[in-house]
Amino acid sequence: MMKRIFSFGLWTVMHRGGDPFGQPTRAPLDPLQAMSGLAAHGAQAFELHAEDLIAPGSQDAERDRLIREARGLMEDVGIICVACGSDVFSDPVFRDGGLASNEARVRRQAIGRYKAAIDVGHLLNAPLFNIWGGRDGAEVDASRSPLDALKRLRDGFNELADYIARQGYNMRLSIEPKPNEPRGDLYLSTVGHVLGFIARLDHPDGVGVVPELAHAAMAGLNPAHEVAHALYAGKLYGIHLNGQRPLRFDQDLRFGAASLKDSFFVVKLLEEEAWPGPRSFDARPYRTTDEQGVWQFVEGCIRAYQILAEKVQQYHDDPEVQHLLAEIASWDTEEPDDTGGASAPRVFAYEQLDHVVFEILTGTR
Ligand code: XUL
Ligand code: MN
Repeated sequence: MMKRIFSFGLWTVMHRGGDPFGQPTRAPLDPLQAMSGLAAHGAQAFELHAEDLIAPGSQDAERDRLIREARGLMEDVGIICVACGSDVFSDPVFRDGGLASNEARVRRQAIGRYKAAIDVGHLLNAPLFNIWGGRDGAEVDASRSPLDALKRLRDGFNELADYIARQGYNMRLSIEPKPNEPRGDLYLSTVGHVLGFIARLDHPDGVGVVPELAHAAMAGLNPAHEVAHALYAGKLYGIHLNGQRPLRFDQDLRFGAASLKDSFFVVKLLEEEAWPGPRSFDARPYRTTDEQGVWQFVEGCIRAYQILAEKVQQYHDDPEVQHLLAEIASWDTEEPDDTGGASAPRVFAYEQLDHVVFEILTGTR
Protein backbone atom coordinates (compact mmCIF):
# COMPACT_ATOMS: atom_id res chain seq x y z
CA MET A 1 0.00 0.00 0.00
CA MET A 2 1.10 3.52 -0.81
CA LYS A 3 2.68 5.24 2.19
CA ARG A 4 0.57 8.26 3.05
CA ILE A 5 2.19 11.52 4.05
CA PHE A 6 0.22 13.61 6.54
CA SER A 7 0.97 17.29 6.63
CA PHE A 8 -0.25 20.41 8.46
CA GLY A 9 0.16 24.10 7.85
CA LEU A 10 2.41 25.45 10.61
CA TRP A 11 -0.17 28.21 10.95
CA THR A 12 -2.80 25.64 12.01
CA VAL A 13 -1.11 24.65 15.25
CA MET A 14 0.38 28.12 15.76
CA HIS A 15 -3.12 29.58 15.63
CA ARG A 16 -3.92 31.05 19.02
CA GLY A 17 -7.69 30.83 18.92
CA GLY A 18 -8.37 34.48 18.09
CA ASP A 19 -11.30 35.29 15.82
CA PRO A 20 -12.79 38.52 14.42
CA PHE A 21 -14.71 38.96 17.67
CA GLY A 22 -12.24 37.72 20.24
CA GLN A 23 -8.66 37.87 21.50
CA PRO A 24 -6.34 34.83 21.34
CA THR A 25 -7.03 32.18 23.96
CA ARG A 26 -3.77 30.20 23.76
CA ALA A 27 -0.11 30.97 24.44
CA PRO A 28 2.06 31.43 21.36
CA LEU A 29 3.81 28.44 19.83
CA ASP A 30 6.96 29.17 17.83
CA PRO A 31 7.48 27.57 14.40
CA LEU A 32 10.15 25.18 15.60
CA GLN A 33 7.91 23.97 18.44
CA ALA A 34 5.18 23.57 15.84
CA MET A 35 7.42 21.39 13.64
CA SER A 36 8.61 19.16 16.46
CA GLY A 37 5.11 18.89 17.94
CA LEU A 38 3.71 17.87 14.57
CA ALA A 39 6.43 15.24 14.12
CA ALA A 40 5.75 13.90 17.62
CA HIS A 41 2.03 13.59 16.95
CA GLY A 42 1.98 11.67 13.68
CA ALA A 43 2.71 14.18 10.89
CA GLN A 44 5.53 13.55 8.45
CA ALA A 45 5.37 16.96 6.78
CA PHE A 46 4.36 20.59 7.10
CA GLU A 47 3.45 23.56 4.96
CA LEU A 48 4.16 27.14 5.91
CA HIS A 49 3.95 30.75 4.93
CA ALA A 50 7.56 31.98 4.88
CA GLU A 51 6.36 34.59 7.40
CA ASP A 52 5.34 31.82 9.86
CA LEU A 53 9.09 31.23 10.25
CA ILE A 54 10.66 34.58 9.40
CA ALA A 55 9.03 37.82 10.50
CA PRO A 56 8.63 40.29 7.61
CA GLY A 57 11.40 42.87 7.60
CA SER A 58 13.99 40.51 9.18
CA GLN A 59 17.62 41.07 8.22
CA ASP A 60 19.29 38.49 5.94
CA ALA A 61 21.42 37.16 8.79
CA GLU A 62 18.32 36.52 10.90
CA ARG A 63 16.59 34.83 7.96
CA ASP A 64 19.62 32.59 7.36
CA ARG A 65 19.84 31.67 11.05
CA LEU A 66 16.15 30.72 11.21
CA ILE A 67 16.41 28.64 8.04
CA ARG A 68 19.52 26.90 9.37
CA GLU A 69 17.73 26.12 12.64
CA ALA A 70 14.63 24.89 10.84
CA ARG A 71 16.64 22.63 8.54
CA GLY A 72 18.53 21.19 11.49
CA LEU A 73 15.35 20.52 13.41
CA MET A 74 13.63 19.00 10.37
CA GLU A 75 16.52 16.57 10.05
CA ASP A 76 16.50 15.80 13.77
CA VAL A 77 12.77 15.15 14.17
CA GLY A 78 12.22 13.69 10.69
CA ILE A 79 9.78 16.11 9.14
CA ILE A 80 9.80 17.57 5.61
CA CYS A 81 8.37 20.70 4.06
CA VAL A 82 5.88 19.93 1.28
CA ALA A 83 4.69 23.44 0.42
CA CYS A 84 5.62 27.03 1.05
CA GLY A 85 3.53 30.13 0.54
CA SER A 86 3.54 33.74 1.63
CA ASP A 87 1.36 35.89 3.84
CA VAL A 88 0.40 38.61 1.40
CA PHE A 89 -2.84 39.27 3.26
CA SER A 90 -2.31 40.40 6.86
CA ASP A 91 -0.13 43.51 6.40
CA PRO A 92 -2.35 46.60 6.01
CA VAL A 93 -0.36 47.57 2.92
CA PHE A 94 -2.18 44.73 1.09
CA ARG A 95 -5.64 45.79 2.26
CA ASP A 96 -6.79 46.38 -1.31
CA GLY A 97 -5.01 43.36 -2.77
CA GLY A 98 -1.60 41.91 -3.52
CA LEU A 99 -1.09 40.95 -7.16
CA ALA A 100 -4.41 42.58 -8.13
CA SER A 101 -4.08 45.77 -6.06
CA ASN A 102 -5.02 49.04 -7.72
CA GLU A 103 -1.62 50.42 -6.68
CA ALA A 104 1.26 49.43 -8.94
CA ARG A 105 3.66 50.03 -6.04
CA VAL A 106 1.77 47.50 -3.89
CA ARG A 107 1.64 44.95 -6.72
CA ARG A 108 5.47 45.23 -6.91
CA GLN A 109 5.67 44.74 -3.16
CA ALA A 110 3.50 41.61 -3.38
CA ILE A 111 5.73 40.20 -6.12
CA GLY A 112 8.77 40.96 -3.95
CA ARG A 113 7.20 39.17 -0.96
CA TYR A 114 6.34 36.14 -3.06
CA LYS A 115 9.82 35.94 -4.58
CA ALA A 116 11.47 36.16 -1.17
CA ALA A 117 9.14 33.41 0.09
CA ILE A 118 9.92 31.27 -2.97
CA ASP A 119 13.61 31.51 -1.97
CA VAL A 120 12.71 30.37 1.55
CA GLY A 121 10.69 27.45 0.17
CA HIS A 122 13.65 26.45 -1.99
CA LEU A 123 15.99 26.49 1.02
CA LEU A 124 13.55 24.22 2.91
CA ASN A 125 13.35 21.88 -0.14
CA ALA A 126 9.65 22.60 -0.68
CA PRO A 127 8.53 21.05 -3.99
CA LEU A 128 5.53 23.39 -4.19
CA PHE A 129 4.87 27.11 -3.80
CA ASN A 130 1.16 27.54 -3.06
CA ILE A 131 -0.50 30.91 -3.37
CA TRP A 132 -3.72 31.80 -1.65
CA GLY A 133 -4.05 35.47 -2.47
CA GLY A 134 -6.60 36.25 0.21
CA ARG A 135 -6.74 39.99 -0.47
CA ASP A 136 -7.12 39.70 -4.23
CA GLY A 137 -10.82 40.42 -4.37
CA ALA A 138 -13.27 43.23 -3.82
CA GLU A 139 -16.23 44.51 -1.90
CA VAL A 140 -16.70 47.43 -4.27
CA ASP A 141 -16.97 46.28 -7.85
CA ALA A 142 -16.83 49.88 -9.00
CA SER A 143 -13.22 49.94 -7.76
CA ARG A 144 -11.81 47.98 -10.72
CA SER A 145 -12.95 45.87 -13.61
CA PRO A 146 -12.75 42.17 -12.70
CA LEU A 147 -11.13 41.70 -16.08
CA ASP A 148 -8.32 44.09 -15.15
CA ALA A 149 -7.91 42.18 -11.89
CA LEU A 150 -7.52 38.91 -13.82
CA LYS A 151 -4.95 40.49 -16.16
CA ARG A 152 -2.94 41.74 -13.20
CA LEU A 153 -3.13 38.33 -11.56
CA ARG A 154 -2.02 36.78 -14.85
CA ASP A 155 0.98 39.11 -15.06
CA GLY A 156 1.86 38.37 -11.45
CA PHE A 157 1.69 34.59 -11.81
CA ASN A 158 3.65 34.73 -15.07
CA GLU A 159 6.39 36.69 -13.35
CA LEU A 160 6.55 34.29 -10.41
CA ALA A 161 6.60 31.20 -12.63
CA ASP A 162 9.35 32.83 -14.65
CA TYR A 163 11.31 33.60 -11.48
CA ILE A 164 11.14 29.96 -10.33
CA ALA A 165 12.30 28.78 -13.76
CA ARG A 166 15.16 31.31 -14.00
CA GLN A 167 16.40 30.44 -10.51
CA GLY A 168 16.42 26.79 -11.57
CA TYR A 169 14.36 25.81 -8.52
CA ASN A 170 12.83 22.35 -8.46
CA MET A 171 9.44 23.72 -7.49
CA ARG A 172 5.95 23.86 -8.93
CA LEU A 173 3.47 26.65 -8.45
CA SER A 174 -0.15 26.30 -7.33
CA ILE A 175 -3.18 28.46 -6.70
CA GLU A 176 -5.60 27.83 -3.84
CA PRO A 177 -9.10 29.09 -4.68
CA LYS A 178 -11.56 30.49 -2.18
CA PRO A 179 -14.89 32.18 -2.94
CA ASN A 180 -14.79 34.94 -0.31
CA GLU A 181 -13.29 35.98 3.02
CA PRO A 182 -11.50 38.12 3.88
CA ARG A 183 -12.71 39.98 0.78
CA GLY A 184 -16.39 40.17 -0.11
CA ASP A 185 -15.59 38.22 -3.28
CA LEU A 186 -12.24 36.77 -4.33
CA TYR A 187 -11.33 36.69 -8.03
CA LEU A 188 -9.88 33.16 -8.00
CA SER A 189 -12.85 31.58 -6.32
CA THR A 190 -13.23 27.90 -7.20
CA VAL A 191 -11.25 25.08 -8.81
CA GLY A 192 -13.08 25.68 -12.07
CA HIS A 193 -12.19 29.37 -12.09
CA VAL A 194 -8.56 28.58 -11.36
CA LEU A 195 -8.29 25.91 -14.05
CA GLY A 196 -9.64 28.37 -16.61
CA PHE A 197 -7.25 31.03 -15.36
CA ILE A 198 -4.18 28.76 -15.47
CA ALA A 199 -4.89 27.78 -19.08
CA ARG A 200 -4.22 31.39 -20.12
CA LEU A 201 -0.86 31.75 -18.36
CA ASP A 202 2.36 31.84 -20.42
CA HIS A 203 3.42 28.39 -19.16
CA PRO A 204 0.36 26.58 -17.80
CA ASP A 205 2.31 23.33 -17.44
CA GLY A 206 4.02 24.01 -14.12
CA VAL A 207 0.97 25.55 -12.43
CA GLY A 208 -1.74 23.60 -10.61
CA VAL A 209 -4.48 23.85 -8.01
CA VAL A 210 -4.77 23.22 -4.27
CA PRO A 211 -8.47 22.73 -3.51
CA GLU A 212 -9.63 23.07 0.08
CA LEU A 213 -12.72 21.26 1.37
CA ALA A 214 -13.87 24.26 3.40
CA HIS A 215 -13.50 26.64 0.47
CA ALA A 216 -15.59 24.40 -1.80
CA ALA A 217 -18.26 24.02 0.88
CA MET A 218 -18.32 27.79 1.47
CA ALA A 219 -19.32 28.14 -2.17
CA GLY A 220 -22.00 25.49 -1.72
CA LEU A 221 -20.08 23.14 -4.04
CA ASN A 222 -19.44 19.43 -3.74
CA PRO A 223 -15.80 19.13 -2.54
CA ALA A 224 -15.25 15.72 -4.17
CA HIS A 225 -16.40 17.12 -7.50
CA GLU A 226 -14.02 20.07 -7.11
CA VAL A 227 -11.12 17.72 -6.41
CA ALA A 228 -12.16 15.57 -9.38
CA HIS A 229 -11.89 18.55 -11.73
CA ALA A 230 -8.34 19.18 -10.55
CA LEU A 231 -7.44 15.49 -10.95
CA TYR A 232 -9.06 15.30 -14.37
CA ALA A 233 -6.98 18.24 -15.54
CA GLY A 234 -3.80 16.67 -14.13
CA LYS A 235 -3.55 19.69 -11.84
CA LEU A 236 -4.10 18.37 -8.33
CA TYR A 237 -0.80 19.64 -6.87
CA GLY A 238 -1.97 19.61 -3.26
CA ILE A 239 -5.06 19.49 -1.08
CA HIS A 240 -6.25 21.16 2.12
CA LEU A 241 -8.45 18.95 4.24
CA ASN A 242 -10.71 20.27 6.99
CA GLY A 243 -14.37 20.47 8.05
CA GLN A 244 -16.90 23.13 7.09
CA ARG A 245 -20.63 23.66 7.21
CA PRO A 246 -21.72 24.87 3.75
CA LEU A 247 -22.35 28.51 2.87
CA ARG A 248 -20.76 30.05 5.96
CA PHE A 249 -17.62 31.93 6.95
CA ASP A 250 -14.41 29.92 6.76
CA GLN A 251 -14.78 27.61 9.75
CA ASP A 252 -11.61 25.53 9.19
CA LEU A 253 -12.85 22.80 11.52
CA ARG A 254 -10.85 19.68 12.34
CA PHE A 255 -11.04 17.14 9.51
CA GLY A 256 -14.00 14.91 10.32
CA ALA A 257 -15.74 17.52 12.51
CA ALA A 258 -18.32 18.30 9.83
CA SER A 259 -19.62 17.04 6.47
CA LEU A 260 -18.92 13.38 7.10
CA LYS A 261 -20.19 12.20 3.74
CA ASP A 262 -18.38 14.89 1.75
CA SER A 263 -15.18 14.02 3.61
CA PHE A 264 -15.71 10.32 2.86
CA PHE A 265 -16.15 10.96 -0.85
CA VAL A 266 -13.03 13.13 -1.01
CA VAL A 267 -10.98 10.42 0.72
CA LYS A 268 -12.58 7.80 -1.55
CA LEU A 269 -11.49 9.72 -4.62
CA LEU A 270 -7.92 10.31 -3.42
CA GLU A 271 -7.52 6.68 -2.37
CA GLU A 272 -9.12 5.19 -5.48
CA GLU A 273 -6.87 7.31 -7.66
CA ALA A 274 -3.86 6.49 -5.45
CA TRP A 275 -3.10 10.21 -5.54
CA PRO A 276 0.51 10.40 -4.38
CA GLY A 277 0.49 13.88 -2.80
CA PRO A 278 0.54 14.75 0.88
CA ARG A 279 -2.73 14.72 2.80
CA SER A 280 -2.46 18.25 4.19
CA PHE A 281 -4.71 19.60 6.88
CA ASP A 282 -5.60 23.28 7.00
CA ALA A 283 -7.83 23.59 10.03
CA ARG A 284 -7.77 25.31 13.41
CA PRO A 285 -8.19 23.95 16.89
CA TYR A 286 -11.28 25.35 18.57
CA ARG A 287 -10.94 28.59 20.47
CA THR A 288 -11.85 26.57 23.57
CA THR A 289 -8.85 24.25 23.07
CA ASP A 290 -5.72 24.46 25.23
CA GLU A 291 -2.18 23.56 24.12
CA GLN A 292 -2.56 19.87 24.88
CA GLY A 293 -5.77 19.94 22.87
CA VAL A 294 -3.84 21.29 19.88
CA TRP A 295 -2.00 17.99 19.64
CA GLN A 296 -5.25 16.06 20.10
CA PHE A 297 -6.55 18.12 17.20
CA VAL A 298 -3.54 17.03 15.09
CA GLU A 299 -4.04 13.38 15.96
CA GLY A 300 -7.78 13.76 15.35
CA CYS A 301 -7.30 15.02 11.79
CA ILE A 302 -4.94 12.17 10.93
CA ARG A 303 -7.09 9.53 12.59
CA ALA A 304 -10.20 10.82 10.81
CA TYR A 305 -8.43 10.41 7.46
CA GLN A 306 -7.24 6.91 8.36
CA ILE A 307 -10.71 5.85 9.53
CA LEU A 308 -12.33 7.19 6.36
CA ALA A 309 -9.70 5.38 4.25
CA GLU A 310 -10.59 2.17 6.13
CA LYS A 311 -14.27 2.87 5.42
CA VAL A 312 -13.45 3.26 1.72
CA GLN A 313 -11.83 -0.18 1.83
CA GLN A 314 -14.85 -1.61 3.67
CA TYR A 315 -17.09 -0.12 0.99
CA HIS A 316 -15.12 -1.81 -1.78
CA ASP A 317 -15.05 -5.17 0.06
CA ASP A 318 -18.77 -5.19 0.84
CA PRO A 319 -20.59 -7.91 -1.17
CA GLU A 320 -23.77 -5.86 -1.44
CA VAL A 321 -21.83 -2.86 -2.77
CA GLN A 322 -20.05 -5.13 -5.24
CA HIS A 323 -23.36 -6.57 -6.40
CA LEU A 324 -24.97 -3.14 -6.79
CA LEU A 325 -21.96 -1.69 -8.60
CA ALA A 326 -21.83 -4.70 -10.94
CA GLU A 327 -25.48 -4.12 -11.75
CA ILE A 328 -24.85 -0.45 -12.48
CA ALA A 329 -21.88 -1.40 -14.69
CA SER A 330 -24.08 -3.84 -16.63
CA TRP A 331 -26.30 -0.96 -17.77
CA ASP A 332 -23.38 0.66 -19.50
CA THR A 333 -23.99 -1.04 -22.81
CA GLU A 334 -24.89 0.08 -26.32
CA GLU A 335 -26.92 -3.14 -26.90
CA PRO A 336 -30.31 -2.26 -28.38
CA ASP A 337 -33.37 -2.95 -26.30
CA ASP A 338 -34.81 -6.01 -28.16
CA THR A 339 -38.19 -5.69 -26.50
CA GLY A 340 -39.02 -2.80 -28.80
CA GLY A 341 -39.17 -0.39 -25.87
CA ALA A 342 -41.62 -2.57 -23.93
CA SER A 343 -39.13 -3.54 -21.19
CA ALA A 344 -39.84 -2.42 -17.65
CA PRO A 345 -38.26 0.91 -16.69
CA ARG A 346 -34.85 0.58 -15.09
CA VAL A 347 -34.78 0.20 -11.30
CA PHE A 348 -32.03 2.39 -9.89
CA ALA A 349 -30.91 0.84 -6.63
CA TYR A 350 -29.43 4.09 -5.36
CA GLU A 351 -31.54 4.17 -2.20
CA GLN A 352 -29.93 0.89 -1.20
CA LEU A 353 -26.43 1.96 -2.21
CA ASP A 354 -26.64 5.24 -0.34
CA HIS A 355 -28.00 3.51 2.75
CA VAL A 356 -25.07 1.09 2.70
CA VAL A 357 -22.75 4.12 2.76
CA PHE A 358 -24.74 5.44 5.73
CA GLU A 359 -24.36 2.12 7.56
CA ILE A 360 -20.65 1.98 6.84
CA LEU A 361 -20.11 5.54 8.04
CA THR A 362 -22.16 5.05 11.19
CA GLY A 363 -20.36 1.80 12.01
CA THR A 364 -23.63 -0.12 11.94
CA ARG A 365 -22.53 -2.48 9.19
C1 XUL B 1 -7.21 30.58 3.96
C2 XUL B 1 -6.35 29.45 3.67
C3 XUL B 1 -4.90 29.71 3.80
C4 XUL B 1 -4.07 29.04 2.79
C5 XUL B 1 -2.61 29.34 2.93
O1 XUL B 1 -8.53 30.29 3.99
O2 XUL B 1 -6.82 28.37 3.41
O3 XUL B 1 -4.52 29.33 5.09
O4 XUL B 1 -4.23 27.67 2.86
O5 XUL B 1 -2.30 30.66 2.75
MN1 MN C 1 -6.03 26.42 2.90
